[in-house]
Amino acid sequence: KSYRVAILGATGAVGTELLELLDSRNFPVAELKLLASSRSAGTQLRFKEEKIAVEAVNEQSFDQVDLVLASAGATTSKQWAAQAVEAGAVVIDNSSAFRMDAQVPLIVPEVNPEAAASHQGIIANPNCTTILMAVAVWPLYQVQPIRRIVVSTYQSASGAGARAMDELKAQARAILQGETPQTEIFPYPLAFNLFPHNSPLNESGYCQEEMKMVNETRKIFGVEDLRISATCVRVPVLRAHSEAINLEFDEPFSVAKALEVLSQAPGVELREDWQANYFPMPIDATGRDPVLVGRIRQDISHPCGLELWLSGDQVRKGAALNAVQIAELLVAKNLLGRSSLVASH
Ligand code: A2P
Ligand code: 11C
Repeated sequence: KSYRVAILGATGAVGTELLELLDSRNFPVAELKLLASSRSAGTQLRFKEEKIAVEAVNEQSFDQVDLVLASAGATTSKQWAAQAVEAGAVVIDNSSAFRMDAQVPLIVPEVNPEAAASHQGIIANPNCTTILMAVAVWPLYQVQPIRRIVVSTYQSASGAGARAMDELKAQARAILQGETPQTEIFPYPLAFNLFPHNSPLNESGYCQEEMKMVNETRKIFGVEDLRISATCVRVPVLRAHSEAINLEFDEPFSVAKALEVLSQAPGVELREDWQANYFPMPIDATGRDPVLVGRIRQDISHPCGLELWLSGDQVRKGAALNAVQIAELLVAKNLLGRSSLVASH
């Protein structure tokens, strides 16, 4: 069986990667529609041997479509998702629009694939930093409950989209030529600099990105009161995010045990060479599927604490790959298409 698929936001950083992954993972595509704004209507993109013209999304875009992979921002998702579901499609949405909606499963396939069965047309793909942390922390959590997570992120430009990646490159070029870097997407120069994530702040002083890590992780793990504190920072890296994670278990958790668990964990690749002081780096995670984890050590400040470090491709596992894995899950469980929707509730 194959499916009629639409990518909403096909010209973006994640959209482009979705196109590549549908091809390289041999997703059963019967027909592919590429949707974006009117700005890029007519742009030709390649899928396998075919060139497909991008269409401006409109009322008829979702007719006869089985699966929509949406990555065009929350506003666009809110505008079109209901219509796509109405037309009979399942929407896997990469934006923040529906993630905390109780009707909408929020899925990291390595953690909570079973949540897919209850979908009512929309499935949400978590925030990139949340996905990467969940892949690394869940296998440990399953062995022993975690009381508290303290995480600091080092987030690449790609998290803010394709134009933000271009902006970082242009800023670096400008600075090297002795010119003043221009800012358009980012509020401050990112090249040769970094700044706390610029999403809106709440009354307790946490920004939206930090609260996504808290609330989304709780929902994915199914642990409502899991204690998490996050500090999210944008760094001048092109497309892989890194995270320093401190875990406090309810009992001591040895480094040896963590290594044993993580060496077998799906989606995780251990990267540690203590002699060479070599650990996960964004350049090694870029373009790769697994979350690279390393630098696992006992927390010297707490007997039940463990420190770890990870890098993961933000565009891939942090977004497009996770979405395609969800789609593969739907295919495997026959949860895609109008008939499945009727059958699933
Ligand atoms: P477009 O190229 O026409 O602007 P990124 O996250 O890399 O910035 O990409 C965002 C994606 O979302 C792009 O494909 C962009 O298309 C698309 N997009 C942005 N706004 C809209 C909109 N109002 N309607 C449809 N697609 C949109
Ligand atoms: C970033 N993760 O790196 C953010 C942006 O909720 O999908 C993605 C926002 C989201 O800036």
